[in-house]
Amino acid sequence: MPSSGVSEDSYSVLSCFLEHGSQVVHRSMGILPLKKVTIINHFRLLKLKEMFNSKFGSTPKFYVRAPGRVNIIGEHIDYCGYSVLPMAVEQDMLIAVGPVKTQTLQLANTDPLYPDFSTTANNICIDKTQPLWHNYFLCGFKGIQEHFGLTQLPGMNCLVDGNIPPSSGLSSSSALVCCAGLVTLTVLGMRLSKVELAEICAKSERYIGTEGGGMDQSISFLAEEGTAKLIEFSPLRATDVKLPSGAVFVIANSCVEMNKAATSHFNVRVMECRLAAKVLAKHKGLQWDKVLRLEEVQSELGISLEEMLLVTEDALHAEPYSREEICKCLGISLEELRTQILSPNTQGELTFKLYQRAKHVYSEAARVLQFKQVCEAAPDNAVQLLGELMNQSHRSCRDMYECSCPELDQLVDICRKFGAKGSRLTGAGWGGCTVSLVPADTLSSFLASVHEAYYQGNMSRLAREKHSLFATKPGGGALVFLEA
Ligand code: ADP
Ligand code: NG1
Repeated sequence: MPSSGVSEDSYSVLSCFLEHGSQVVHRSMGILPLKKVTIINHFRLLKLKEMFNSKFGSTPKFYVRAPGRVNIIGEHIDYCGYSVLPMAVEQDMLIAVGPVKTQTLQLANTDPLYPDFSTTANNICIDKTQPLWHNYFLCGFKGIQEHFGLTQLPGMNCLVDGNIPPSSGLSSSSALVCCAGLVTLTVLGMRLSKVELAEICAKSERYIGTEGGGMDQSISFLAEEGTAKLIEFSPLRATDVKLPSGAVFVIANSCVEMNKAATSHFNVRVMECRLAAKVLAKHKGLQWDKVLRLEEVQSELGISLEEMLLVTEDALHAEPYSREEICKCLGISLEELRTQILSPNTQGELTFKLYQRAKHVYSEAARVLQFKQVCEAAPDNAVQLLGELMNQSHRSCRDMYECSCPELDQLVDICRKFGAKGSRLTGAGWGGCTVSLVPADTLSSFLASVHEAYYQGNMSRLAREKHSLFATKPGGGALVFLEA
């Protein structure tokens, strides 16, 4: 094993696989950094190794980490085909792996909240009715298995250690799926590009039952330290977005958890957007039955986002649509609506808000592009302009998309009151975190004031506050490494 340059509080990761003869990952694919990176805390790694040893009676052969993310702007629009602007956070999913000769997949977790799980690697069943933690691992595992059309998969022992707050909009679930996908690829000794991995993991996370877009998996693989990314879809690509100097992004957790797969909130929104896209397409005389995403309507019509907002106002009404009205609009039966358009967990929905959801999506897609333009032009008042876009985004999420909650609204107000130039919910919402843009020279007073106003005085929030309120900067993407 090569030496790694261990220091007090960090572990230096080397691109060991390249030098040590594995064909698993290839230099040109960039899965491994060629320079030393210091992202994994040394003590965390030591603890993980010790626990792996006592659990499985051997030492890990390699480790994989995949980061969570914070979405700066562009909420609930990736699954509509629109670009988003996230960055990776330093919190991640870390897995210690030991391949075995049998076909048994054994999963354990450093957090006792997540019980051990074991299955035969050739018979993967993902239970959508109960999103238990191991199912997220199985999504990544199955995604790789299916991509290569494999029936025989090797077994392995895995110990998972995650520090992304779960169900809080920082993508703990996708980090786990991506980490599992990269673990499986590495064990198999196969090659894939980061883009391919992101696409496979985005698709395979849907086995859990949520109809998400590809933002989380894309940034988990494509992130690079020091830069946020504009993520565009079809084809998937990531472009650097240089964030303004003189301001920092601060994450604050409302301490309200919302599990996407255990509720139908998320899928209902995806279906409302899908229905809005179909009704808009029909209204404009397009072939509506093939249309799934709001972006497709825009590109078919060849008009701007601003024009799409006018089309929305013209074609849709603000009152909720009943199932019957949608069927009448599209000329389909209730049965066809249920089985051919809706997801299993939204088939019981009686009404759908199409106007509000489409208005949010087209306006939010425009805000993402404006945000990127301001970052590129970097005018003197960039922080002010970016903050205003973030505030508009929150208002739209709250009022048009209805994915906020009282605690998130309160937290956003507090952050603005104490000096954030912009503040908004981040991730799926209905709980979870806010992201705020704060002038760097006021950071410490901002943190102290938010602490006092939101966390102090509330025992359960206070207990979690250490990991709930922090400044963050763009981190690096998923990687595989060996221990020195
Ligand atoms: P998020 O917005 O963080 O992706 P979800 O509600 O979609 O939230 O997914 C959260 C789920 O991910 C948890 O309920 C758990 O099953 C899984 N998860 C999160 N963190 C861990 C962890 N450290 N170990 C195992 N599973 C985890
Ligand atoms: P989080 O915040 O990780 O639950 C979800 C979706 C994203 C995106 C955002 C909202 C998944 C895996 N993630 O993210 O694709 O739609 O909500 O912008 O479904």
